[in-house]
Amino acid sequence: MPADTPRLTRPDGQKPKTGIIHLGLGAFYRAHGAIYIQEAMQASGGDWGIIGVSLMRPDQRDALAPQDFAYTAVEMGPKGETARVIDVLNGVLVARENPQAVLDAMAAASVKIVSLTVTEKGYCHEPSSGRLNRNHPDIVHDLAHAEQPTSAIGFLVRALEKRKSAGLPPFTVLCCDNLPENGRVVRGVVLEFAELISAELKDWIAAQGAFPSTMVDRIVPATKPEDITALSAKTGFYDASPVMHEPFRQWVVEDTFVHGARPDLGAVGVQLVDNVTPFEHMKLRCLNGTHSSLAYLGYLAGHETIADTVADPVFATFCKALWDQEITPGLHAPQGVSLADYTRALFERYSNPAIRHRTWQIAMDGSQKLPQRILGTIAENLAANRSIKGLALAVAAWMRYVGGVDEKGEVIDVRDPLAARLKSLSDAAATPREKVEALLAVREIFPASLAQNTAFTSALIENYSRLATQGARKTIEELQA
Ligand code: CS2
Repeated sequence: MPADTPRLTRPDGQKPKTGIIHLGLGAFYRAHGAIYIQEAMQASGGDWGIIGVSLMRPDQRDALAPQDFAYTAVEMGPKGETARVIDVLNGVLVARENPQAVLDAMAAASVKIVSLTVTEKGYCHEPSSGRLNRNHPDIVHDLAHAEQPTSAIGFLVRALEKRKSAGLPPFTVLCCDNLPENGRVVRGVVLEFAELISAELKDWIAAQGAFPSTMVDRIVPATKPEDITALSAKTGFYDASPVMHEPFRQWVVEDTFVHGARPDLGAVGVQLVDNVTPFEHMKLRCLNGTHSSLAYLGYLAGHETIADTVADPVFATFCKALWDQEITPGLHAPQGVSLADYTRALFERYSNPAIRHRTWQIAMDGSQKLPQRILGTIAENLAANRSIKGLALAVAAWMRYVGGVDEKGEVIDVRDPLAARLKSLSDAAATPREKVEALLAVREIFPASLAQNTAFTSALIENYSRLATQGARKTIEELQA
């Protein structure tokens, strides 16, 4: 920290009472859910202060504690930025250091909601089926160690167990990750895990618990060191952990909270609905589907960010064609929403030059993301005789990417829970056909019905070969010709 710059502090020193525990305190939640909650309390009151939990690393706690857990949210518009201080966090716990403190916090009577952004892989489920992966090392560990969970699922179930023994109602589990029907997925894995402990616990959670599904949206790139320096030069305060976000935000939530206990989300623009599925499909397939496609292809072509990628006309045309020809034709738009307007606005968001969202960041954890972002659309298009050509190219680009070498022959830092396995499958195969077939055999990602579809398989082999011989940009150009 620069010696002469004072540290950011909590503006009025007051902390709201804690009503929410949030597992997975990354930049996304601090730039999205936390801001909505702060605004909801400003609008209508309520005891909805938040204790954040980092499951593994102490970095967030260490950065935020000296500023009493206040931080700056910087809205980056195409024409300039505005900063404001968010002071809805009451503290940050680090689960690895003190799991008991996390369980105690979750079991407190004042806590009504436990929300989560633990990323797709944090649910220890099989992405292709949605079922709990009982062989996951964290799940095996958490079943054997009641007082020291490591996984989000372990924490949820053990804390619910404590509440049951104390005669308290369960908390609402509010999943804010990019999974389809995210509430239903979490409910499924929580109940599977609970049943392995006791049928009675499972029945209690099933009968009394609530797992509303949600759709969350705001583009929040990881904060870079230069963002921190620029912000302190601007505000005159040093904030070790600001968040940088786009102006757009959306939160659609099913209104099924335990005893109806929640902040006044409706007062601050959250859409409270009976069924979030049409919103989730639209967002996961239109936004995240093209985000991942642009991330793999853009990275291979040497583009650093999404804004750089869509500034390249070949990629811009490709992205729009994905929406118009492959993604939106099979979608049921939520009532009152025009998919053409939605994708037009999305393109503007991608083009925002102030948001430096790295293709490498979005490319992470593809094994956990492809099913809901891309493969579902491909399976439906095949069944309905619609085109899959652009999406098949995106999957082939992912296959190239996990092979670990870019178009200049340089090593790619592939971050994925299956990275080692994917690389060794790719390395052991010689030809494009063998590589594609080896990767298609990973059942956690590709369901058998899709992996055995010959139209899909041959499109992948063809695209993979082209990517390998002529690179991503030229392959896209030819696809469009
Ligand atoms: C991105 C998302 O990193 C990624 O995989 O696609 O984080 C995306 O920015 C958000 O879902 C936008 O709401």
